[in-house]
Amino acid sequence: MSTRNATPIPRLTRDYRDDDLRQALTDFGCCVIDHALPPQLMDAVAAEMAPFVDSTPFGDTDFTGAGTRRTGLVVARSETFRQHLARHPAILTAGDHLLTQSQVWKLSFAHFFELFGGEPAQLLHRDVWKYGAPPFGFEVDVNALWAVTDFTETNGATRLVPGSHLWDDDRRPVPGEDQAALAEKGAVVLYTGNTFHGGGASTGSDVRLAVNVQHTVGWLHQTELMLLHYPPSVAADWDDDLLRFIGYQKSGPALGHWRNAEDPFVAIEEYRSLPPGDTETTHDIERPAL
Ligand SMILES: O=C(O)CCC(=O)C(=O)O
Ligand SMILES: [Fe+2]
Repeated sequence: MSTRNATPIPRLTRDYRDDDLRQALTDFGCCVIDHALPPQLMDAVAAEMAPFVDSTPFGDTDFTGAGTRRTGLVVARSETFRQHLARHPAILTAGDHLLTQSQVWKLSFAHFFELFGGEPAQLLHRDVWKYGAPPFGFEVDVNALWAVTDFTETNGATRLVPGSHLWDDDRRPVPGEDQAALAEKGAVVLYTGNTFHGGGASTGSDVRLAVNVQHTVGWLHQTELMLLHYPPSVAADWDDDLLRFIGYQKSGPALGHWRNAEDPFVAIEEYRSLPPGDTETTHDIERPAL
């Protein structure tokens, strides 16, 4: 099997220029932003998720990993995620730059990942494979992995194949083309849906923590059923921009509408206007006779 030297992963610092971020994603499909957020905020995310992780099952396929737990409902469970990660400026710049084949783009998935010692490397893959669709010819996803602990050579740092977002559909990485996205706690690893990547092998004993976030054009199914996870009774107090970002907005004149072609944000407004204490009727507002 042939081997190639890996193209370096572009690295940006906290005070990156938006043009450099856009260029890195255009040219290489990925980058690492060091010190994107203070490490204390990563500790806060880990603390907010800690009460929930023990009841999360380990993965049951090679892909999801017998040594990996992926805990959901991050948007509700982590106020720090809502305040600092979800709409981080780098995410907004990346999505606006890449997901242009749609009137809107949305948060699609946010899970808290624990990768335990001994977990083998994950298959290098493109996240767009989840759609089971032929290649779109443009990017429909842009994804992020927040380093909640350092990502090291021994704890399973994500492997990336810079430039692979431009490859033909039948090309696969050969040994040497992937490299570790080493990152300190507080960094964010960005990669497009067409960029080959995968969790690295964990050969040590420390646990690698991450928040994995996916963002998707408005006309594709979100990976998570966001509006079931975060109905108005859960989410009505959240920031309006965040609510639209998780899906309380149409993706065109009719796509993703509620009731009579209304924008789903109306469900939030109606919930907010309920009399104090009247929270039982959340989903019964103008409920049609069945
Ligand atoms: O955990 C990682 O480093 C990557 C995980 C991933 O790419 C996936 O599950 O799709
Ligand atoms: Fe992936």
